[in-house]
Amino acid sequence: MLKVDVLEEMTDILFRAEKERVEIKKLTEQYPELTIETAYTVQESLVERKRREEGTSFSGWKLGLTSKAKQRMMGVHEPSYGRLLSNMEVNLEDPISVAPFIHGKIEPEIAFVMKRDLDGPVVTVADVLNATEYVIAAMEIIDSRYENFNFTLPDVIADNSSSSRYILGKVKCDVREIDLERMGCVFKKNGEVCSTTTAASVMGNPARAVAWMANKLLTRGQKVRAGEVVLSGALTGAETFNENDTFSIRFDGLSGFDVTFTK
Ligand code: OOG
Ligand code: MG
Repeated sequence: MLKVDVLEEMTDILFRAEKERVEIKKLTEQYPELTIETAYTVQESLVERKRREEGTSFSGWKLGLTSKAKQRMMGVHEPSYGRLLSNMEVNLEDPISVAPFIHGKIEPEIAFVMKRDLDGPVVTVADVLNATEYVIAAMEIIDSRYENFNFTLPDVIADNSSSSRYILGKVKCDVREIDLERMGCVFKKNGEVCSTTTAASVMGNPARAVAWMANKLLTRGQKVRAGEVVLSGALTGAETFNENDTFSIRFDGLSGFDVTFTK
């Protein structure tokens, strides 16, 4: 259990770091009581504060560190999850400015949009597939609030798993019409391939990542609900960006899209 004043303090540090765009020291260096479980409590408190003060609403979930590529990149070997808010969504037609980020990175994702709640007692991969309205190509912009994008698992969880923005494609796809293991993905920066992979890079099947999170949420008395978006985690390492950089993702059978950064 976290003391209320310690919870408020950590929430405030993370909230202000994002708002003021300043990097902070790892919270675990200062707060030994920050564990995986208490970090999720900080995340809830942080997201609630953002929802209140930014006048936005809860829109879904994101998984983090679900691929070996990402785990190796960050030196963290377990997945995490975070919460998405409506004001984190960027429409494909809108310009994406580089200005609001501390040291943002962009990565390819597969998003699930749910038509049913993911209820317990245990959520399986089949349950996730049955509860999915459609899947859609996505990109996520992550932006750790920690110095040098460096953290431990409790740190990143408290920081809402580095959530910053997300972009959904246009072509909705029935989950039964694609192969969630072998579906290929090509991620390019300025026309050059950064990485190629398949959907299986996300825990063998991205629906498994969603099931993993759904089960974690149930242990905290929470759940994924109908209508919510779930980003299943980057398939490859994240890329840094600057003004005028263009990124594209293409998935086999799932289409894709391009984004370009502006000043
Ligand atoms: C944590 C969030 C990772 C993903 O898709 O793996 C993430 C981080 O690397 O900062 O969003
Ligand atoms: Mg991600």
